[in-house]
Amino acid sequence: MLHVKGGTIVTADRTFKADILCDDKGQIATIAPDIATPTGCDVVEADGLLVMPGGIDPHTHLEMPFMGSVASDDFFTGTAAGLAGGTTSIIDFVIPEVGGSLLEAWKEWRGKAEKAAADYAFHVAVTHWDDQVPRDMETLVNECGVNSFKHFMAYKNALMVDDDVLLHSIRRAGELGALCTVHAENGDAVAYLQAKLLAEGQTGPDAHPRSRPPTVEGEAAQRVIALAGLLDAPVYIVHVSTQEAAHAIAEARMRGQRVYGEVLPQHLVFDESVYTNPDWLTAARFVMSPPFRPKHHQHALWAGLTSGQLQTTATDHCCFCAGQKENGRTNFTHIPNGTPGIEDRMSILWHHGVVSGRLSPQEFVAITSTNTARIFNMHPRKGCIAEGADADLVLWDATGTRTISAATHHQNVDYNIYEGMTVTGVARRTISAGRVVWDDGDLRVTRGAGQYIARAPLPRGHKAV
Ligand code: DUC
Ligand code: ZN
Ligand code: ZN
Ligand code: ZN
Repeated sequence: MLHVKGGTIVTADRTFKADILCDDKGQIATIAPDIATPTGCDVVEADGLLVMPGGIDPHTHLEMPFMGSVASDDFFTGTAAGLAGGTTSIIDFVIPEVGGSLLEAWKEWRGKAEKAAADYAFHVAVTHWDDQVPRDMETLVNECGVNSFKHFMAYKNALMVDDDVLLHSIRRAGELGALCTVHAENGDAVAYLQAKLLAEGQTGPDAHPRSRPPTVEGEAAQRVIALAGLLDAPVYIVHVSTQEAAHAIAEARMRGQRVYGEVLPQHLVFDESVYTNPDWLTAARFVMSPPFRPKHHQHALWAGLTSGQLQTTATDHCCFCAGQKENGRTNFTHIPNGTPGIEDRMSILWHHGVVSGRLSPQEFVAITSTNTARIFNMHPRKGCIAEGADADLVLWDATGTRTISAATHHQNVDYNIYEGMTVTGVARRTISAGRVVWDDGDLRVTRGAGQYIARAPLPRGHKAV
């Protein structure tokens, strides 16, 4: 048993002083003021700290095979790094081979994730359509605890799906009570622009954002919203990075569509100038898709988060070390796309969101945890501080500071995009399933301690947030 003593609890709904007793099953047993510590129970002092639901990162790519590389953070190192930053659950992506079985791929990813230190769930990518795919989707939803599928509208000749696949998949997911998530970029337009830039001799990282301008994302977002609208099905757009996509989501919601949007902290912090760094590797390290944008797009993303038109934050955590980024030294289209960040999401959002006055602490909880739990039907087990919920908590030092560096981070990657930034807002202790796994610099994770989070289908008309 664990007694969390003397903290101020902050949930998405309210802020109050109380103690928490966690039981040996890893759940919250009691929430009450001034609990007397039962005999034999460990005590965690939370005086002066905020006690919040552990973060949920709904978008990670741990040990993902991608663009000729495999992402360097695996399910153990990546989830451990998350715990060090206050994130206690992730939703990662099962990526079946094009033409391959969704179900077999899900089994393969379950195997990889057995070493996870924190709880995890999976979105399963639909990368083609044939007679087997809708049957696999049914099995995944009804027997495997999967209630969300992923679609790439980009990555032509690889993971990309066309509108026909999207329509079939959105319809099938809707029948089954599952939510379609979408990487919204027009892959034909990207491929066309990449070829044009290369033909002009533009081979460096600065060509990357020019091959995927904001219109490419805006068009795809509008298109998938229209397709989902035709089928009266919900849709969740991952890593919204542009004003165009943010506005498309807001307008669809105003029309009554169930559309959700996710924001990455890196898009709130960095702009396209990162690609003009004269050092090739420094610029290549920021190559991810969608790319960093002209500064004014950040205003639309913040406005989306504060208005509630954009609901969640994630990292798209996808790590490639220098040797892997080097694959694209003479051709920017071969630089493995991805940036790390699972460890820093909470601090970056506290610093730039709460300390700056854009968000209240309760809104911070909503966008880092509760909204994701609601949208993907993990609430109230996750994203919540309530009796019977999982004892996944972060003890947050609202005024403490830390300086981010690859020299001290726990991510298995040789750089940190936030290198040298000092942020206010630090995860002092993280509790996962009732155990202290991060104690102010001391990471006490266990390989394989993470549990698979089976998620039930979404009830018809589920409007989460
Ligand atoms: N974008 C990235 O940058 N990496 C992984 C996949 C993606 O869509
Ligand atoms: Zn993506
Ligand atoms: Zn991604
Ligand atoms: Zn709740």
